[in-house]
Amino acid sequence: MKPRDHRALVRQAAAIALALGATALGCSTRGPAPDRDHDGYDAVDDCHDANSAVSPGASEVCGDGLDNDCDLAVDASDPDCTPP
Ligand SMILES: [Ca+2]
Ligand SMILES: [Ca+2]
Ligand SMILES: [Ca+2]
Repeated sequence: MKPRDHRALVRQAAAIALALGATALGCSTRGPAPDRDHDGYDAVDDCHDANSAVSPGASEVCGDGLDNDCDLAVDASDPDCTPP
């Protein structure tokens, strides 16, 4: 084996060890999830990451056909839209 091949193998082994270590620690090597609609909630927390009117921090808008506040209840099904 040439010294040059050896260095490539060492680099490869180091990369694998780094990936395994990150996995063992529960870390992702891909970084944080994206927030594509820029509403402050990333794709993990946001139930609709392509619509900034929908997020766990939004208020339910009654009658737009969307689950605006991400509580799995849409419009009239959402207690926020039920008259007291
Ligand atoms: Ca959203
Ligand atoms: Ca709605
Ligand atoms: Ca809702």
